[in-house]
Formats: sequence, structure tokens, C-alpha cells
Amino acid sequence: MQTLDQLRESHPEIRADYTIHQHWERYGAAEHGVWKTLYERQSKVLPGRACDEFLTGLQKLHLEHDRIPDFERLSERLEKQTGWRVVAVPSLVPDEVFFDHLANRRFPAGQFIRSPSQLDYLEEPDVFHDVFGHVPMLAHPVFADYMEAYGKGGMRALNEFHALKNLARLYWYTVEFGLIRAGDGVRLYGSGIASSRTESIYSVESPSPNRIGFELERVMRTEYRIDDFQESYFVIESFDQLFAETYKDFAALYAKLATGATFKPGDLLPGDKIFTRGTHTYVGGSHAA
Ligand code: HBI
Ligand code: FE
Repeated sequence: MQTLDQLRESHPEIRADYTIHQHWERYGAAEHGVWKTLYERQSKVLPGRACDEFLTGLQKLHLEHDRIPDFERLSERLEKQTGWRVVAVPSLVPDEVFFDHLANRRFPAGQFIRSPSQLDYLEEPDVFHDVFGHVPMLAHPVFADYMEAYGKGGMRALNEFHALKNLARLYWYTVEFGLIRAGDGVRLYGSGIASSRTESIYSVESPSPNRIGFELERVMRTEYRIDDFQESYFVIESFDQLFAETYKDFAALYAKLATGATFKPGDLLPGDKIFTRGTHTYVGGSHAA
């Protein structure tokens, strides 16, 4: 992660909260073309795999399909739904800056877009991962509340409890790679999945990964991998259930988490509520952001 001073070279106007101008007018045809390609890919694989709430969010926000959205105009529409806005940042920002944005209903979205050679793999969140992947769910009132609560909880985890690792796992296995029960199957809502063609299919259809019922302490004890498909996904029953988790006594939970086991991504435990047990015929593949 670059410091403010380093970032200031390419973004002289960068502010203390790491936000920059999107400069929408500077995007070229090639960059808009990458957005269009990625949007069209996802609009083919998400119906039947993404949860209704995600698809509804996409429609409610009239997210542009053929060009990178202008954050100002998108924020006008998003704010009417749930009070959230989208702000431009150059890249990953420090944890406490990230949490402060979320706690104030500002979603920090990468201003850059991946190159045509990076369509399937990206190590840092770009505008497609952040805006296409994250923003549609921010139009859902309960999920919007969850994200604000996560930001507030993050500040406490960081400053009061030094439990950032546990909280980052919660974010990873819900906001980034979460699944939700849908009828007798599962649907995706996590942004890391929703913005990736290969993982959108793998996460809901492949026999390889475990799919385990969401349980807060279990998730916070489970490590994750950032460079490949997930070996386990956690399945929530509803967004109300997810939001209700944020009302638990995190101080007591963090005290408990300070000792006891840490689990590997592929572990299955006796107490797990198993939706599907993974065959782990694990083909690997790049982690598509
Ligand atoms: N910064 N821009 C940006 N986007 C993220 O998703 C992000 C971040 N900084 C930290 C972070 N995510 C994770 O460490 C969170 O789990 C805290
Ligand atoms: Fe993300």
C-alpha cells in the first residue's frame, strides 16, 4: 500500500482520507471497453447464480453497462436508496481509513480499471470489482446497514481490541465471498465472486469447495486465501441474519478468539452445518477479483 506522499505524485489533489477526483472525462475508449466486456460477461453468468437482491440492486441503480459509471451521478441514485455514496480512491487504503469511510456510508471505489490482459486476475480492487461487485448490494437497506456496522466495528477491532485479523475474515467470507441460501440451493452475493466470471460459476456449482452454514465465531477463526478460488464458502440464511450478528458482544467474542483454534480454509468441523461437502478435486485457477 502506497503512502499519501507517494500517491500524491500521480494524484496531486489526494485528500487525507485518500479520496481523489475520479476525472471521469479522462477515461479513454479502451477503458470503457474493458468495463463493457466485463459487464457483458457477468450479465450472462449471474442470472440464476446471483441472489435476487444483487440483481435488483443492479437494476435499481441503472448501472451503465457500456461505460465506466460516473461516481457523482451513481452516488445521487445510490444515496436515494440507502444514503450511501461512492468515492474515488487510487487503490487499497489503510484499514482505519477504509473503516471510517464505511462507518460514514462512503464506499471507496478504485478509480482505475484493469487492463485487457488482466480480465480474469487482479490483485487490487479496480472500479469493476468495487462498483459492479460491491455497489449493487449497497442499494439493499439491510446490507447497507451491515456495511456501516462493519465500518464501526472495524474501528473498534483495530483500536480497542487488536482483532483486525478476525474481523477481516468476517468481511472476506461475507462481503467478498458470501453465499446465501435460496430455496434448496445457494446463490452468491459476495463481490469478489459477483465480479468474477469463473468464480461466479465455481462458487455455486462446483462440487470442489465446502459450503458451510454461517456461524460468526467459526468464520472469524477461519483463514482465507487471496490468490485462488475459495476452498470453503459460508452460507447465510438471510441478510437479516447477517445484520443481527453485528449486535453480538464483540468484546466477549474477541476475548474468546484470543485463544483456541484457527482453521484452514478447507477444514470441515464436527459442528459445521454442511450444505455441500467439498470433493476438493481442486483445479486451482487464478483468484479473479
Ligand atoms: N481499501 N480501497 C479499499 N478497499 C478495500 O476493500 C479494502 C481497503 N483497505 C483494507 C481492506 N479492504 C481490508 O483489509 C478490510 O478487511 C479491512
Ligand atoms: Fe472488495
